[in-house]
Amino acid sequence: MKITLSAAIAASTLLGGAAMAEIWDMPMAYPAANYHTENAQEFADAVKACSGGELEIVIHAGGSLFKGGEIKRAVQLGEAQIGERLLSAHANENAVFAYDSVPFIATSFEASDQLRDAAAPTLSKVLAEQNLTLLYSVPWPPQGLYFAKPVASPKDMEGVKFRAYNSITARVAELAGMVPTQIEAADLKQALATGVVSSMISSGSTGVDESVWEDMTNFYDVKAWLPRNTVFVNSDAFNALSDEVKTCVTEEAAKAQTRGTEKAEALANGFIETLASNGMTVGAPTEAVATKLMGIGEVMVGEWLETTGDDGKAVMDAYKSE
Ligand code: PCA
Repeated sequence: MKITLSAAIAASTLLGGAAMAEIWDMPMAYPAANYHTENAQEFADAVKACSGGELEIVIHAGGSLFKGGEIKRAVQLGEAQIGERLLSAHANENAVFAYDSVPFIATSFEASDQLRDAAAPTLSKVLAEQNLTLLYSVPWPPQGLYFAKPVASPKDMEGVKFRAYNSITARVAELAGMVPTQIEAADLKQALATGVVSSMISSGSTGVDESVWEDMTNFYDVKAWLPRNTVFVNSDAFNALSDEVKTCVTEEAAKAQTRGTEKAEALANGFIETLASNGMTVGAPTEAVATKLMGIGEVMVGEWLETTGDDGKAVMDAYKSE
């Protein structure tokens, strides 16, 4: 178990009852300069201000405190008090966590917000069962396909080594005849450079963060879905706060959700322009590839509804009624 300095200070505050600030560690998986991380830093600054200095949140970017795959468990166990995670990567625990990654269900920022609201009650319930309190989530820009060669027909995808970030992306690859390996964004650059993978589905944001034009040539703007980074807090840590500080945290979380969503939308086109200005060929998929992907999407919607049962149905019914 990792005991961090700030966690130790927080513990000594509890024991000694000294008038010290409560300090929460916030592990995050993506780079410090990514808009998700910058937005969380603004959230942390705002919480410090509205709690009158009673609660300080210390951001640990880039998987530096816990790697992406470890963050959720660390917060559940209280090894960190708050964290941000691509929740869809935990669909193996509960398929509801992948609600934001079901292909072609919500493909615009507006639809993504509606799906988030539709899913919120179910997601909060599932997280609460794991001792986690949902605070906010922010979308990534729409997901497109990256390759190290032009892909004009479905055949061109067969056998290609594909970087997945959750079970959904792995399944897309599998159904397209590609060979998926799950790799965190923090390890992506090395996996591309060493030829472990040569394709992926992701946003322009991650493509730019990892300068993927050094290893890949083509970006197809498929707009398959907008996955989310979700911020949650250990429920014991949250419940131990005074009512005033709880309100400060939830109000700032709501603001962070709006602010982060606006940032994502404002930045989205610029990311794709940056891919192009660094030499990548950027455009829509060919009709043949788009048709193949639509077919894959239909299969996967059925699979997701079957695996999630009543919870998935509740999310989709609420989404359709919006
Ligand atoms: N970037 C993250 C998840 C989705 C995205 O656009 C990643 O590739 O890890």
